[in-house]
Amino acid sequence: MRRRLFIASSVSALAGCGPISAALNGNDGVRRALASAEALNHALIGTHGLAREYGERDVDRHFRINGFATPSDAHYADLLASKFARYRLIVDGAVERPAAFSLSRLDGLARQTQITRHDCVEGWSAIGKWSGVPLRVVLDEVRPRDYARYVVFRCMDNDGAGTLYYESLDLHQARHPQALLALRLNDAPLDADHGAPVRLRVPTQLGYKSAKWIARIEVVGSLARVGGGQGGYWEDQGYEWYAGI
Ligand SMILES: Nc1nc2c(c(=O)[nH]1)N[C@H]1C(S)=C(S)[C@@H](COP(=O)(O)O)O[C@H]1N2
Ligand SMILES: [Mo]
Repeated sequence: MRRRLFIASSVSALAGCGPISAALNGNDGVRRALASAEALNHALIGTHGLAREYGERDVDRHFRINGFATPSDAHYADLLASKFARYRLIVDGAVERPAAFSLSRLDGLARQTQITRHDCVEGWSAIGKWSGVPLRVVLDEVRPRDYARYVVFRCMDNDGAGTLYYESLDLHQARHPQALLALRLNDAPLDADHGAPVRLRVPTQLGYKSAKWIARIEVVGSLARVGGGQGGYWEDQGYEWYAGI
């Protein structure tokens, strides 16, 4: 455990949500230490635990905005102008029944509310009241095939150089009872800066897993050919994939 804490603090010293430091890129020893710490974390902690849920009075009314800039391209502007009436969440890949969900259809599937804390790897946290549809309910609608292993979230924003943000969970994490496709924050429809119209909330994992501005959810058998192969935009830069907290 002590080793894990030591490694965790050395990671945060090296990296934030900003560009990863050259030290991490250039240091194979650090990379190997991170990889073994990750496997250990996953094995020790697993994904059975529940994140703490808070009360209404714990909610931070100002929820910090972080990450890449809100999309400003014509497609996103058009979606925003229609109040997302023209938005469809594509869910496809290794599934029996691929689907394109309108917001109202998503909203009608099931509704869950959680007051949980978001923990960013940069060292700040905020408690929000999130509501939306549990991810497992959406997965049940599309029915992952036998060889399905991971759920990839394709986002509408990019890093400024054109690489789109993406994230992934394995099917077990994706079916966690608190893994939520959030449509609302603090009793209001999700605003553009916090990831409208649909973002992920996984309170058992670090903030960068909670993908904003989701356009498509793709179920896959392997992450090898997705992005840089490490399961997420920041993972491709050396961040831990599991990122449990
Ligand atoms: N699409 C997308 N999702 C993202 C990010 C991003 O840059 N793009 N940043 C992540 C990080 S590092 C954090 S801390 C949270 C920030 O969410 P917030 O802006 O609602 O606080 O979003 C996560 N999800
Ligand atoms: Mo973050």
